[in-house]
Amino acid sequence: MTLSDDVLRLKKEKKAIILAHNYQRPEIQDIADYVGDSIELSRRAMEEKDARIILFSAVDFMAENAVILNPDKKVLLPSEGARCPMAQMLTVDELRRWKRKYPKLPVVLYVNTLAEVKAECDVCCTSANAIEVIKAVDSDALLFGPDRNLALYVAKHTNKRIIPVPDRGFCPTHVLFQKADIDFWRTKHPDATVIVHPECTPEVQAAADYVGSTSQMCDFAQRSNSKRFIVGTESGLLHRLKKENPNKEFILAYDGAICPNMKLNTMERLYLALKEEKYQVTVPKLVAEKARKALDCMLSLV
Ligand code: CIZ
Ligand code: SF4
Repeated sequence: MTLSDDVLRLKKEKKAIILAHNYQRPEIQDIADYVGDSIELSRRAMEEKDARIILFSAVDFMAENAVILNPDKKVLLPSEGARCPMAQMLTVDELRRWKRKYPKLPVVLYVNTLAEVKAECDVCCTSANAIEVIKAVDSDALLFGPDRNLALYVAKHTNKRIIPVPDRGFCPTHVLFQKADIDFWRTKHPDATVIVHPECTPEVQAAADYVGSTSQMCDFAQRSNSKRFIVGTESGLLHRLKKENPNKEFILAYDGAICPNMKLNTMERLYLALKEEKYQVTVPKLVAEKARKALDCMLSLV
């Protein structure tokens, strides 16, 4: 019996489902019930009526989203304190300060925010639907956080004035990609197609052929006639891209693009989390209700 067999046995015994984000280690993606982006995963969990436990192999805000959308299930995070540093960059106090400065403007928040902060916004968005959500918001100007690069990307694709809150929120992993990396790979493989995430810098986005969320990059790679791709997102997505497209080649544009927080989750920790039913993620009821409104609003707009 391997450790992954033990995890699968416990999963059955405990009526659990295992959700793995696109950035998880390959061996975890391979045993998960679903692999996807954060909102896809939380919505999948909503369809699993018989599941008692959701083991969410990802970081804090994603598990919180799962709690908000699945209030009757026990949501476990395999690693205690697996935090997304970008989500930590926008606190409730900071958001309230911005709201006081611009009291008339609607607030749109990326799902990469903690539940208590989501509870303070009008509507959420993901990197996959940010443009669509913001076009649908009935205002020419709005506050948007916490990712400045995503804010600039959306501003470019809409005619709206987007005020990033905080000033300089960012993903420490995606900002590691540099335009020089894209230039290097383009010279080496002129036939390759460059696909990057909107959390990358505007310079890297401008140098790419396609900008999209993790799920959009997977769809794009499948549809494209290209045989070789240079990829600008967290390393974990390469496993899924290669698995879904065995005849295509995928090269990570910068091989240090590894999110240490996502990689906190290991098979050993999945095993212990299921065995001991830890680390349970909870969201206070009132906060969950308010955050749910912002998530439902997003789902109704797109
Ligand atoms: O929402 C997600 O899952 C994130 C953070 C990445 C993406 O683009 O899918
Ligand atoms: Fe947060 Fe970036 Fe890691 Fe995603 S890759 S969890 S946005 S730090």
